[in-house]
Amino acid sequence: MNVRLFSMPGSHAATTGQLLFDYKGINYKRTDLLPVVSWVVLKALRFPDKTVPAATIDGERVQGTRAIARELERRQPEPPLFPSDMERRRVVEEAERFGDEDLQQKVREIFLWSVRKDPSGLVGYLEGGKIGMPHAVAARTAGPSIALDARSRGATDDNVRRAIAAFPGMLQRIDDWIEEGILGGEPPNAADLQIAPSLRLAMSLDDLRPAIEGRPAGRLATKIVPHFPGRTPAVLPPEWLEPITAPAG
Ligand SMILES: N[C@@H](CCC(=O)N[C@@H](CS)C(=O)NCC(=O)O)C(=O)O
Repeated sequence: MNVRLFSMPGSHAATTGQLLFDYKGINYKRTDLLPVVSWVVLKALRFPDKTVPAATIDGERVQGTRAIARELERRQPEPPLFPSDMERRRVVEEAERFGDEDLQQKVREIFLWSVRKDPSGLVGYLEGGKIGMPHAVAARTAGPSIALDARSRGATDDNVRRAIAAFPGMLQRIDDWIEEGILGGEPPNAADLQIAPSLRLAMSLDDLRPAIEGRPAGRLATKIVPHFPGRTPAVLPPEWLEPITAPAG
């Protein structure tokens, strides 16, 4: 298979893309894009959307984590990303959908808001990225594109507060799926590979890590993604964090 994978340093969705190819044992050439530049490049390459991961597989364009998972499963069924039992598959697909549509976006909003507020840790997220310029320069000049990205992806105060309020419920849902054996099995499935990178990006935020690392969701994330680069100091207003810091009850 001839594969070019368009990725982005520090991106949870792009990490899922890489995990999917790695899991299938399919080699790929990777092109790392920075936010906003990615819009122009992907449009020029005639991808339908402006997000990573995006891939050309033997000349065919495939974009989005869930579309890539299905295309890889179709082209190379082993090892499988989905259970063969239909009822189990339905639940794994629901967990994968939740990871893509709910968790991934909420983590994105909190992450973009946080790095906009304090970009001091930004350079760490570029680790391993081949972006055609020194990482320190890219991080120092990232302000305008982070601001544009944050605006375009809805990282507003209201959305971030709502995302934090939703966090305990999302973590509980993931812990429950682990308890039920839907997530965290061996080998991992498409939902594990979808959810773990979002949790790891969330754990790179000092504000969120304490709420995640000691529970099954955090252990699953670290097992699947042992190293996720980048760290952002605590920046969120304490009152916004109450849903995850206040004792339950
Ligand atoms: N939910 C989609 C969306 C992926 C997505 O939004 N990717 C982000 C990186 S995490 C992106 O391309 N951002 C570029 C931008 O919007 O500037 C997926 O899982 O593929």
